[in-house]
Amino acid sequence: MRFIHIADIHLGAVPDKGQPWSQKRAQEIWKSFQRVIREAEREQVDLLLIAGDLFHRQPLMRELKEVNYLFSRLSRTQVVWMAGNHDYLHRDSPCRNFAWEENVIFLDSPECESVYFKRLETTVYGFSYYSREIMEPLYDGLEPDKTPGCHILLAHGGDSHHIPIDKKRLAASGFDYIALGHIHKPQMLVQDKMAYAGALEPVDSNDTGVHGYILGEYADGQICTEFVPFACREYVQLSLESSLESTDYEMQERIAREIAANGASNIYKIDIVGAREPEIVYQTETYRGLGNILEINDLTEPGFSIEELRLQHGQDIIGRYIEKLLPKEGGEDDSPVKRQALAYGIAAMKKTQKRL
Ligand SMILES: [Mn+2]
Repeated sequence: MRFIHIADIHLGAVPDKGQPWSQKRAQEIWKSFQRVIREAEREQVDLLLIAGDLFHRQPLMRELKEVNYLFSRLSRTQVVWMAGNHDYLHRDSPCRNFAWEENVIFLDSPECESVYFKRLETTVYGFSYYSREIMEPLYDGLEPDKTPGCHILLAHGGDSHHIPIDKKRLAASGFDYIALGHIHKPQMLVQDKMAYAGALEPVDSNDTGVHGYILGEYADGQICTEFVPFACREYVQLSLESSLESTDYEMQERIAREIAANGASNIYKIDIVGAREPEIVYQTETYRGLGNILEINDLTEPGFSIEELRLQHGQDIIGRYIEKLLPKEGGEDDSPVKRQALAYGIAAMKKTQKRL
């Protein structure tokens, strides 16, 4: 029995509102969902497990119809899904009473229910959210029944406001696999046994890193899983070190190089840290054209010119310190790291001097 485990697709989300790529991201979230269904068909997996937050908010009827159509294209795969805290079953939700395709099981009860797939010798357990928050630890104490074969729990939450989970207890509860959703960062909590698939596509700028789905197989009583990177893009956090030698143009070029190296289609949050010459200004607003830059922060502190200081201090302790450690320009031991180390040393000495 082979399965794909996805979670937190957040159909209907519009990431980074106001940014030029925002609408495109909204479409990419839908596209990746369509792609993962095609992948399920291509791979001929037996189950597609969706561990909550398929929709970002209450879905529209037309959205349900589109999703149902995509599910209907699966010739072999059984879909099992549940509502999470974002798409919880509101009293007016069109999810209530929707006629799903035959190959779709919607675990729409507020209490744990199970569905047994005879051909697959597999039972899937789960329930849906009926409110935005659930504070009770509803997964604690759940156990699979005694039917033979594979037992999978679909679960959503794990923080204090969304069904707190005692992970040790859940891992020991007897399920062969616990397919988790809600936390957007993919993480294998217990190898081949309990995992957050993570958001299929990153939904907001805190969702840094790789995103995708989990491909699993159950054979001879053993689960085997693999994370498959699948998202169109990533949010990347960069931290660039500025030195007293850095200039605005040089920084621009470095950012352009970093973006090229890390993927031009990714979305960036950039901090410029370290020291800069007091008269150098990083015109960060003009950097935005260099790529998909969501945030750019100049966190540098104005530093001082080592050459100037050397002249100023002559033969006092700071002057002699500089003399001793300043690498010869272009010499063998000259490097940005050395110069930065020297600058830190001088800064420390100046601080001490002030205190004296
Ligand atoms: Mn959630």
